[in-house]
Amino acid sequence: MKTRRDFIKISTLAAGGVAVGLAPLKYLRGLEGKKILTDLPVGTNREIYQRFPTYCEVCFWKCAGWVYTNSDNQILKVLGNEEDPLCNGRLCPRGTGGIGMYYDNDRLKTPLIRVTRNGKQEYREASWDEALTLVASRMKDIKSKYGPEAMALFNHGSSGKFFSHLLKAYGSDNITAPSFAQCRGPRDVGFENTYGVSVGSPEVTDIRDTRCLVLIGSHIGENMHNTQVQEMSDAIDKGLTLITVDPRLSTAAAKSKYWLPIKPATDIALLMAWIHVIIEDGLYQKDFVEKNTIGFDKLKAHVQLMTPEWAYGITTLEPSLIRRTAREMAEAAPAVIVHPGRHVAWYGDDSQRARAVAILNALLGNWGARGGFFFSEKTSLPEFPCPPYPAAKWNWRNNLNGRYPLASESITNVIIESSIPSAAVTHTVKGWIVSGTNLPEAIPDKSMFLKAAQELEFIVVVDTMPMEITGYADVVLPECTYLERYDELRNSAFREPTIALRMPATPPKFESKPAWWMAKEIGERLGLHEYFNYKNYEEVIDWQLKQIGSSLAELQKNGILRLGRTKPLYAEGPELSFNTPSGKIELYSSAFADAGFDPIPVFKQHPEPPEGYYRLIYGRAPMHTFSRTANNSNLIDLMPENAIWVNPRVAAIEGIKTGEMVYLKNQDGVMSSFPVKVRVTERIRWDSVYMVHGFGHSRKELSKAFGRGASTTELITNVMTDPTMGGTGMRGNFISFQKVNQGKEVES
Ligand SMILES: Nc1nc2c(c(=O)[nH]1)N[C@H]1C(S)=C(S)[C@@H](COP(=O)(O)OP(=O)(O)OC[C@H]3O[C@@H](n4cnc5c(=O)[nH]c(N)nc54)[C@H](O)[C@@H]3O)O[C@H]1N2
Ligand SMILES: Nc1nc2c(c(=O)[nH]1)N[C@H]1C(S)=C(S)[C@@H](COP(=O)(O)OP(=O)(O)OC[C@H]3O[C@@H](n4cnc5c(=O)[nH]c(N)nc54)[C@H](O)[C@@H]3O)O[C@H]1N2
Ligand code: SF4
Ligand SMILES: [Mo]
Repeated sequence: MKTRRDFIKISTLAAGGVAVGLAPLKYLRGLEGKKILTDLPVGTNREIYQRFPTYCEVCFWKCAGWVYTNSDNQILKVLGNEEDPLCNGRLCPRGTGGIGMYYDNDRLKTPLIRVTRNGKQEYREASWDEALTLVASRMKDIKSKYGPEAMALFNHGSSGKFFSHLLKAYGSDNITAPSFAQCRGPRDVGFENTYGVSVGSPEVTDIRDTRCLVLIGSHIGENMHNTQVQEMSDAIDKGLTLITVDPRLSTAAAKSKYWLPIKPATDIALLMAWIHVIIEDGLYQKDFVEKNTIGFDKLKAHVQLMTPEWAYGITTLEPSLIRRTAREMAEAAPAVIVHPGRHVAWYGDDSQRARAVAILNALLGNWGARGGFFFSEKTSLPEFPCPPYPAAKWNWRNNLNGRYPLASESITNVIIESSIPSAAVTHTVKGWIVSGTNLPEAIPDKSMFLKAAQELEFIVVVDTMPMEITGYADVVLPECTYLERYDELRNSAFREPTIALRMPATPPKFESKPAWWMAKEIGERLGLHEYFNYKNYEEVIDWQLKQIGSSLAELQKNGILRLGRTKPLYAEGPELSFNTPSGKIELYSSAFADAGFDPIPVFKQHPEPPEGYYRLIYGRAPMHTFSRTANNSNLIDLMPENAIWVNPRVAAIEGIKTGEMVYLKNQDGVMSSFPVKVRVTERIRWDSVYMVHGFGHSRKELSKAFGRGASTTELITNVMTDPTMGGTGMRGNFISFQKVNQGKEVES
């Protein structure tokens, strides 16, 4: 499809740098004291010269680690910091393989500016000064024509901090990230409207000390959030009862005492049946419920007919299995966790499912209990002084027109929609800064993204790689990787407060630069000097650390600062207080009722796949993170592409075999750009097919990822939006198998 803003391929610029293959990668402990790394390829200078503290950027768990370099300034390895409670000295395979990002020769190397030559749009290399001056002048232009609010920021990851500061100083509050509406938003809204607070990141789940862990879709073990994986595996060794609800035999399901292979999209029925059993059989924590909740009688009446027999007809799960698992939870209570999940934007009623999870937990009395949900603690770290931000005159909320009243964070899809002028859009967004998020892969319904890209006056993209998003930019700014830069301090809330430092282990490769520098340079060109009143980011970090009695020098040496708790980890008495309208855990949510939503969750039927179609579900692989690692040679060695999991019954009907390549076509006629390998397995239900998200890249500049596997996002054209908070439910798409390519032009 042609757009006004043509999608441009970034030509691979001059090669440079040495690619160091690091096979085999291991789940390693710290190497302190050793001087030689033995598993590096012959020819590499293997002697450790120095180590530098970092925290990992391959996902958002932010494990603290050490980067080892040799005397040639080559990065040899990244290993976990033993002092870090988020990793206990061990990184996951992605964290260990993260240095593949640094060595990737496909990296963005210089700033690029979109130009038209002989009627054709293309990028040309530019100096930093030219690129940054252009960005500032286009931002000035938008400000004078439409006001500063017409600039929006899409961010994910560390660079977001700096561009958020820039945008707020400039006068806009249209700042957003996919981590809300595409990820944990429905969970947060569900918990906020039950407990008055959500479960945070890292989650406050006391997996270490739990006796029973219930995973509903959460596929810990494939979802590699480090502390959770470590604690779950230790707890299994200590006799944990693991109950996994998943239409697929996930890694966790395979280690579970009970696997409940639920029919997709029916989890609310299961949850309500569990609540029914726990109430009817008197298995709930009576004292806790009496002292800390409101709405119990209404809940009891509500679930009266929601028996396991009722749920059986919906979920296909045996009533006896539902009863037995409810009892297991109750027996372990309060050392039991029904995991709130993380990526929960599934079916558009996800905040209701999250409420059902929250209510079930409340009946088990585990809030503030050892082995349930602990109280995390975080240090308050003062911000570097600057003037107050100017007040923005409007933001994304002004375009809601009564929709999504319970959204507690900004909604990416609303800002994209606000970039397409229409009668429904009161205030139009005209320019975007995009940093650290590959929007065409992260946000479903790509047609909306493409329309916005056509309408916008200006797009600047900050990335490390020539990902799909960069092809829509007017200016591309190459960020150096996390191994080559300072970033904001990691200030984590967990069982104990910790602060971790990320510093460069080596100078940035090519012409790449850190985000803090780009934001400051743009800010200064916009006349916002007083918001960037420092020479470099070391100065900011040092100032912040000195406010809490430490210093940059101390963190450069130790990497991490453990601050010790000031408040108890668990509840001390039977009665707790909650930041809800009633001050109690709201089994019946007055906020949901006031906004016109079901105050207690109700199961509603979702559409089923038509004949010849199967529900597309997706998830993670231990060695990859979304679309960002698909070109990382260390991780490609471990998993080069995704496959489509197909039940043997389906394979027989469709006449497909393991290893065969097929195209996928969804209910709206959208065909995958590339074929994907079939994996026939009993580990998936017959009504669904499964793929790992993040593959099927359509940029040739990603020389290792291009055309490998299929993209889940391009097949997600039906979005079921959560009316409470705008989350984009992505699991209502159905695919059929196509053996022949029907001739589709490859786009990103
Ligand atoms: N290795 C790795 N780890 C990661 C990430 C990564 O990219 N790579 N990303 C991190 C991030 S940001 C997030 S948000 C988390 C996401 O990780 P989770 O929150 O654990 O992800 P889920 O959405 O629960 O999704 C996947 C599981 O849901 C199952 N499923 C699909 N449909 C249904 C259904 O209707 N009902 C039930 N009960 N199960 C269903 C799938 O079979 C699959 O096993 O992972 C984090 N950890
Ligand atoms: N179909 C489908 N869509 C999903 C999901 C899914 O499972 N399936 N998961 C959802 C979830 S849970 C989440 S959290 C989101 C994640 O959404 P995103 O975070 O947008 O995920 P990625 O696709 O990894 O895109 C990350 C981008 O950041 C760039 N990048 C990496 N490191 C840096 C850096 O240091 N600096 C800068 N400036 N850029 C960097 C990468 O090159 C890439 O372009 O996706 C959501 N969307
Ligand atoms: S869990 Fe893995 S990828 Fe995520 S921050 Fe930790 S080491 Fe990095
Ligand atoms: Mo996420």
